[in-house]
Amino acid sequence: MCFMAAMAPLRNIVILTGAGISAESGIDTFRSAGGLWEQHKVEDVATPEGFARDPDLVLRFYDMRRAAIQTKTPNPAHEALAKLDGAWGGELLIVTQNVDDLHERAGATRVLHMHGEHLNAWCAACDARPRWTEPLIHRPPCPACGEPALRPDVVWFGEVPYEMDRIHAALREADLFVSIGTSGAVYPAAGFVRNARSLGAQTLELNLEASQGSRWFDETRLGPASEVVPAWVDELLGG
Ligand code: BJW
Repeated sequence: MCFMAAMAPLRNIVILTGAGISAESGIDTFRSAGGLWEQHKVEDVATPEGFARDPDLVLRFYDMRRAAIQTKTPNPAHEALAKLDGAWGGELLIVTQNVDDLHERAGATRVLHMHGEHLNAWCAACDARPRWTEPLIHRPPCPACGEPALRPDVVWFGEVPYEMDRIHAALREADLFVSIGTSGAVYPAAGFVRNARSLGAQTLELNLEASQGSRWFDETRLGPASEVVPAWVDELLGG
């Protein structure tokens, strides 16, 4: 089906992004061949139990990734979404599962990080969330309370993602839900397409390969994000 031709007038858009949008910036995805979960056991580095068992392993894993993302730059897909964010007069929310800051560095402002951010730490002692660009392995004191209790401010399996109420409120109002570069393997994000659809939104997937939940989308466009996202944004703003 041709999505744009069939579309009713749009005002409110929710865009879900995943690791695929940052792949062409040189940031590893999780589940692709050679991705992070082939190199590390997910239960060791992305669960609270893994952190309790071996905090040094987990802190080193995140210190390495925090340092790496600071050397990367946004690609044309991030830039196109920032252009859409600046130009779109209706409601728009970019819900990203990514913990990098490439949407913001491209200039997008309506961004929600549901799985946290590499460039924040979280203090398990006082609940502060200071901006953090340096390593955590040496247990630096929390700037708010002085305790050496900082951990990466990321959402691990078994933890509740951030701002679910705000995300569900945006999905309820959405005329269009767009999923970009995510495998659809991780909940609750993988369920958003069905939430949005059941509430009447049009649904569009942009991905290198069809995701696990591809059948739930009205239309799927396959290709690298750096090509399919700018083309879709130009089509939307041009129309
Ligand atoms: C390109 C491209 C290019 C590549 N261009 N595209 C059984 C059933 C259902 C659920 C569960 C279950 N058992 C447990 C659960 C819940 C669990 C879960 O989903 N588990 C699954 C394994 C089944 N979920 C949770 O525990 C979550 N919390 C939760 O559910 O709390 C309960 C609750 C929720 C809501 C309200 C109240 C209570 C927490 C999930 C936390 C996920 N954390 C991680 C790590 C974050 C920190 C870090 O970075 O280390 O988040 S895991 C990892 O996966 C990361 C990602 O954000 C997430 C999604 O990955 P993503 O982005 O989709 O990447 P990939 O690699 O999978 O896919 C890449 C895609 O890019 C592919 O599609 C490629 O085609 C594409 N691509 N190049 C375009 N150039």
